[in-house]
Amino acid sequence: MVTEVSAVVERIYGDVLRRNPGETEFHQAVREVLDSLAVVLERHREYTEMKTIERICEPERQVIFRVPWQDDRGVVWINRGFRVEFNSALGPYKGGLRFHPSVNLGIVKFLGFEQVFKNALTGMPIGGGKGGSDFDPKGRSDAEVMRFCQSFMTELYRHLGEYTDVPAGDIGVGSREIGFLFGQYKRITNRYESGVLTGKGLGWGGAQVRTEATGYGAAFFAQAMMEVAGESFEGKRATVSGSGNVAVYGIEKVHQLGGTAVACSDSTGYVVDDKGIDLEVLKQVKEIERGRISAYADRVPSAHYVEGGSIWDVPCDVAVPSATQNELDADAAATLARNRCRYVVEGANMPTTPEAVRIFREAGVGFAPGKAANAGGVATSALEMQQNASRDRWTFEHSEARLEEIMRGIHTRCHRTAEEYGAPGDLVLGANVAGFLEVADAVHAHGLI
Ligand code: NDP
Ligand code: 2IT
Repeated sequence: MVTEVSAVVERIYGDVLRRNPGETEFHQAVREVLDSLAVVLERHREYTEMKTIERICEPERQVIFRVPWQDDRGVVWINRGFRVEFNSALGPYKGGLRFHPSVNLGIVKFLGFEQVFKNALTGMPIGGGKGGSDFDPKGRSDAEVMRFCQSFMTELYRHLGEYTDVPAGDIGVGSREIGFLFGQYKRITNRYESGVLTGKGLGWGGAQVRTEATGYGAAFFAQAMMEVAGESFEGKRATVSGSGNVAVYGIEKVHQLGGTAVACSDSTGYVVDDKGIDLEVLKQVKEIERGRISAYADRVPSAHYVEGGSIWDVPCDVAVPSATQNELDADAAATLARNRCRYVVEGANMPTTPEAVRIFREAGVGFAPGKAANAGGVATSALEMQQNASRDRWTFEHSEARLEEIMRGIHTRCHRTAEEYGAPGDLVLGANVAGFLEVADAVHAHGLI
């Protein structure tokens, strides 16, 4: 039985490789999930017979389109837009848009695939999807970003709808971009359809805590992990990579929970501030000025800046990779383990390489996969959809309480599923199995589609 099941898993993976050539991040994300599913196939023969995993590995629809726009000097640029509508078994496709020069189909597919399981874990009625463009917003004026967003939405709008597909932000897409995208959607469709995008401004349909939700949620998840070991954030040092939306609010909640975040980064380098990152300065530099992280060290005497290098060289008790995929490799993992890091909590999507995850497992470092730990963002997006649908507005306190409850629920679910499937403490297996079972049951109920 066991060999039979592993043969099925290897056949499925071989097919994914063959049918999606060159999409290395997608392969990596599928491999990680498949490695957790043998235990499920042993108990559920129907998933093999009905090719349930194969169906979940194949996006329902993939859209690729041209995005032409003009910069402030009148120069014409052509970018590529993507939306991968991965799975709608649990609800409308839901997931962010990423604007970054590295974006390609394989990256959007890995993100969409992860999103399917993540959204299932939230317990909210949302399917999984992801999109974006290889557009680079860095150094672009507001007017250029607006023209790009308008052109992007001029094609994308026909694929969206509050009951069809509901994008939000991701790398390079925040409330400014969501505003431009929403404006263009409204203009083309002549509909004030609040629930078609999440991450909107608070004055026009946005939800309290959505901005903070991913970072806050990751910190709540870390707290739940610590409680299992009878610990808390009190007295712990954290390093948080990145200095974007997830990192900033991860740092904020680490501080509120009694920990000290001592380092953060961007793609050019990192800063260390043993007194604890000063949130006011960080927000001024990154959110208001859209500057480089080095400017933080220019303004804060207790901080120093390291150009290039690895933030994971900074000793810490808790590491929260919150920048991008595969940013924490085997060398970094070995350094963190040697420096007695106790918890690694993924704020980003798939920031830890498979080799690094293996090193953490062997060293007994508590590890939380992004599809569980960073689900607070999309969960709060679902709360935004709920408020839009009922034309209601909740308070910050109520919304944050819901977020904490959801994150604790996800942790409990991953923890219990890992025990139930013979891998106590393995939150990777717990998240993959719990997410898969939820999606697979719905896929089955809908017949062969
Ligand atoms: P932002 O654009 O706000 O910030 C991204 C940060 O990561 C920046 O500091 C950026 O540095 C750094 N970064 C991005 N790409 C690279 C790269 N290739 N190499 C080095 N550093 C890089 O994005 P978010 O904070 O929203 O997203 C961060 C991560 O969290 C992503 O993996 C995203 O998928 C994930 N995530 C986001 C959610 C959300 O709600 N926003 C929800 C769940 C997960 P620089 O400015 O120099 O490029
Ligand atoms: O990776 C993610 O979960 C996000 N970028 C947020 C998606 C959302 O729809 O809020």
